[in-house]
Amino acid sequence: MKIYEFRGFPNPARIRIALAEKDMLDQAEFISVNVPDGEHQSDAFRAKNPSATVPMLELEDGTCISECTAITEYLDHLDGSPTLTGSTPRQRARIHMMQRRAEAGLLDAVATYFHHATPGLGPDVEGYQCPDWGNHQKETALTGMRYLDGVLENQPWLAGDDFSMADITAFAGLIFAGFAQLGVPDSCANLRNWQDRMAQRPSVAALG
Ligand SMILES: N[C@@H](CCC(=O)N[C@@H](CS)C(=O)NCC(=O)O)C(=O)O
Repeated sequence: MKIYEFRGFPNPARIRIALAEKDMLDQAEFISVNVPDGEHQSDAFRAKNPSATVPMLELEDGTCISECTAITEYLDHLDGSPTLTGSTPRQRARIHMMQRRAEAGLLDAVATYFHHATPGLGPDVEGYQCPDWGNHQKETALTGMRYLDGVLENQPWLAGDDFSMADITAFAGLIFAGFAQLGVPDSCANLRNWQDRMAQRPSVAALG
């Protein structure tokens, strides 16, 4: 399988972490798409992924799959051990719910702040920018951090006792927050502790 990505960027990191957690890194061929240079906006890449985003998975039969959640589902169905998306109906539903909360309430909110209220990737790549919307999403992201901090008060991982795709999404949100120079509030001790534990996982350390 081919993974189109730009190394070091937060969403591609989600798939590198997922592959490493599942011990499948050596099954992927990584193809660099230079996002800061706008390569993801080329006609050739859009033909594969109309969303013009990385990461994207391309299968041997030419099937192209974007969205980290979809790619992670695919990987989990190839090899369910360990599972990142859950096995039982209860686990799967909780992971899906917490993944979406981490994505909408943190990762996507930080991305919107970065692209709309900061110079982002620069004038050649950024199109329409709405600073008011970006700053509003910064507040959403901070609220999201406080929410996740509360979740981690009583459990080790975001969807319960087991590490999951929800943790990967939230960690990518904090990588992006670092890009955007948006720190985790000092009051979020549980989230900071969880971030430290995440950083110690071999899958995260392997990001380099
Ligand atoms: N929801 C998408 C987000 C992908 C995404 O936004 N990736 C960023 C890189 S971290 C990107 O390609 N940005 C290019 C752009 O926004 O123009 C996913 O889960 O894959």
